[in-house]
Amino acid sequence: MVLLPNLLGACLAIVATTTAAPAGTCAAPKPPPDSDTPTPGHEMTGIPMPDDFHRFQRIYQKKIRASLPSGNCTKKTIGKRRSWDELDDATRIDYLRAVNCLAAKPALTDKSLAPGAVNRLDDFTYIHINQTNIIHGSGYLLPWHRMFLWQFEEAMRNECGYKGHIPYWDNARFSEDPTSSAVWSGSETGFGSNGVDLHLEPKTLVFPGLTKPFKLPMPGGTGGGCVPDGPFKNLTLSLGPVVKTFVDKNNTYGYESNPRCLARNFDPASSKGVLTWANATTIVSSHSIGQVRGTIEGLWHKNSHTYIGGEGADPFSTTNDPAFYLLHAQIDRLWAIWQGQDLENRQYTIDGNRTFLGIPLTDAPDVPVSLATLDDVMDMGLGYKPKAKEGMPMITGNFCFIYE
Ligand SMILES: [Cu+2]
Repeated sequence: MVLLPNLLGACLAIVATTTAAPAGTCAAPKPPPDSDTPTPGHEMTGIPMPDDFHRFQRIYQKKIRASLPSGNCTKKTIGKRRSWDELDDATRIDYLRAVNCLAAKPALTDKSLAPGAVNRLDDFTYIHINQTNIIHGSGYLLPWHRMFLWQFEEAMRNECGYKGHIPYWDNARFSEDPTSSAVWSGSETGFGSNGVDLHLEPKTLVFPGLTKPFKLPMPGGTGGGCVPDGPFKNLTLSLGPVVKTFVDKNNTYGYESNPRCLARNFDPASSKGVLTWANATTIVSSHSIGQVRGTIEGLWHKNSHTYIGGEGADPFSTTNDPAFYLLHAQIDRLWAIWQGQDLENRQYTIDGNRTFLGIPLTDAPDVPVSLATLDDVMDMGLGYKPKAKEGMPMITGNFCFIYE
């Protein structure tokens, strides 16, 4: 039997507080409860958000709040997804604890599908590997990953007692010096730092499962070895890697057990001058779903993954790096802000093929190229198969969240 996720569980509340002006100063009018006043935590560092991006974000936030209540989603219950860099330490530590908690719980995936799946994190990695050639370079990219983030959040809450929401890696703030983000802290409040430097050479990796080989260049990077610090330094990975310099006939999709450490390989050139506020603004100001999907995926998504490198840069088993979920929350946030400029016309739109760049899969080589539709069924793992359109809203169905 498949346990369907608890819908109400998605709507746990964190109530924002507003700060009164000190006595004797000319008090600004108290912001209304639906303003984007930050909840207490760390002060934002890095490159400040420029006015033009801020304008897009405010329009999105206003439109979402104006649409509440929506079913069980209300101004009180809406989940606030915030930047990791501004979360308070207790929330950070609790998030990281919940990830390690999932790593300590046994996998639910059928052993015949993924003999190497050991823990609950591997369940997520298994289905991401299994669906990679369908959910990237295709119309499903955005709705599939939105649903995936929500499932992960639900697992953290329902199985590991996490009380918060998925934070995002606000990488535009740190494009010129990514390691200054608190995400990459090696303390108990970060995801750990770069892997030990192995002085790797650039290489070219190949996707399995496609009838036309797709090659992925990988920079040499500045690390490549095990992450030496932080809460995941003792994490043992099992599934993957999948992309190699050759298609591995013996373990094509990395479903067999392959115990190893979490490796990272930061590539500053994928971030500097690339993951900038200017490019983020270009994405949210796109005029069509085709344009936004193309720039999100080809520019932001690809370079964010390549920046992290190591496990995080394998398009299939990338979920092995727990930072994946923060990276994808940022992708989801950019899409959400774009949707929020015109909810009526942009919430439910799809564009793109049904497979990676429209290339036929090796297990269905004769299926002709076709376009994704809103009613196509997505495979989220463990028997959960929603339609693509179910992965698109932010405050209806399973969802109740806003990016702050
Ligand atoms: Cu993905």
